[in-house]
Amino acid sequence: MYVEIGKILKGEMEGKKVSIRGWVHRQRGSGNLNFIILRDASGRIQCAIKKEKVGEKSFTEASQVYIESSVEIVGTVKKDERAPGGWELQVDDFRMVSRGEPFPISKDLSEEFLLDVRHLWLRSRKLVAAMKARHHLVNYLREYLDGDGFYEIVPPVITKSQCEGGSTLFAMDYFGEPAYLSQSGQLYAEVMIFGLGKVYAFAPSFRAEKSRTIRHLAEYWHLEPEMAWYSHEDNMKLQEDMISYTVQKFVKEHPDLLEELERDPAKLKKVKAPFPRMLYDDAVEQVNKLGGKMEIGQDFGADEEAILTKEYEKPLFVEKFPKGIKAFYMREDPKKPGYVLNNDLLAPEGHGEIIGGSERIWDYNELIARMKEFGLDPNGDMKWYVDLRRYGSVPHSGFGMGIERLTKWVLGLNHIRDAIPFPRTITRCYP
Ligand code: NSS
Repeated sequence: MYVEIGKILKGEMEGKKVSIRGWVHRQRGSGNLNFIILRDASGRIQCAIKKEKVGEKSFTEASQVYIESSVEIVGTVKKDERAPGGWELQVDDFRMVSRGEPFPISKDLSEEFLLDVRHLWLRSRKLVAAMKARHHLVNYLREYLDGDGFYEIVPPVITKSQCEGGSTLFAMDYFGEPAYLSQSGQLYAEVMIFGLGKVYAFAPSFRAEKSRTIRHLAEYWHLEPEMAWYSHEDNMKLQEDMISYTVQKFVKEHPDLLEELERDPAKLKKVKAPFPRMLYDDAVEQVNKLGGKMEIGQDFGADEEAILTKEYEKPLFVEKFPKGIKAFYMREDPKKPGYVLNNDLLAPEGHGEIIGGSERIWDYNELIARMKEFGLDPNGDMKWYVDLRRYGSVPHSGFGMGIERLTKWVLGLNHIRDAIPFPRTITRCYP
């Protein structure tokens, strides 16, 4: 029976004879003794191979492995303080599964090269830890929302409706008709609340982002809750509770991954609701006070967000933006004409925006007027969306969070591309 290496490292197999299988992480040897560090998905362990034990043929094979050759090993588990991880396998039997060819990733670790061999670099310690972490973060977000009575729904990826403005749409030919890859599942999530109350979409979104930045992808995974009867205030409360739950559970359950990624857990332990809040107007003033340069009516860029969040250890809400710089569907604040009931949530340490959300326009006439202001045809491809305001409309709110933005911040990654296995950016669609 094969055991996972992680199980041995937990100390559950001392003195036992076990079979393991995996990939060669490192190999060194001399004369009659060879050391292979073998890894599988759960960990890595040193294996000591003696010629007298395994025989001439296996010993020679073991000394000829490449990095990433796949092998099976049978051996006895021994405690050994000198071995990395504290455990060693004293090998009785060695079998090559696939020796393969010399692994191409050895010396050249330039960014572009590693992206060219992404399909192989995804076996690296850093990316393995990041992919595990991403999985857990998504799980905890789902766990939170499911526990709060949400239904997961699936929005279409191909659509004729633009949600976030024309400039970042990927156009496609849909059987001779123009269509787009979805920028957001929001408009469809809004449909679903009439039957299901509270829903979330978790699906890829596509943005033809023309710029090269450390936080923009052309294809990213978008978590989009949408809730009937929720006000702007309820919406922000949900965001902070969901983020607190997810981050706290992650820190508690996965100190090993944080250590592997050299991320200080103390910083994340402070991420507990409530989060600080700032009005858009005050945020602009604050940016200018702290050395930035901005006017009312401009949106925050990466630099401004870094300035704003510098003083905070928790994510910062910025709320109530001027309506002209935000999407057409956001409800105007009845108490502050010209401004909408929306929020961005900015992660600290320079990571910046991870969430955009708002209360939606739910009054028919208000929506028609706003669509016209934005040059959108209420009788065109978005007629169905307008219909929602004609049959039993209710106040509602929702938000969208980029999973890779969240992962980048929680793990303290330098670049968003390491939060997704196969990043799509303006210059890259391979592998
Ligand atoms: O454009 S957003 O601010 N808002 C929406 O799409 C709404 N329709 C969401 C909603 O209310 N249901 O994008 C939301 C989030 C944003 O805060 C980022 O976290 C992420 O989506 N986002 C991105 N992540 C990675 N790459 C790119 N290019 C990107 N654009 C947005």
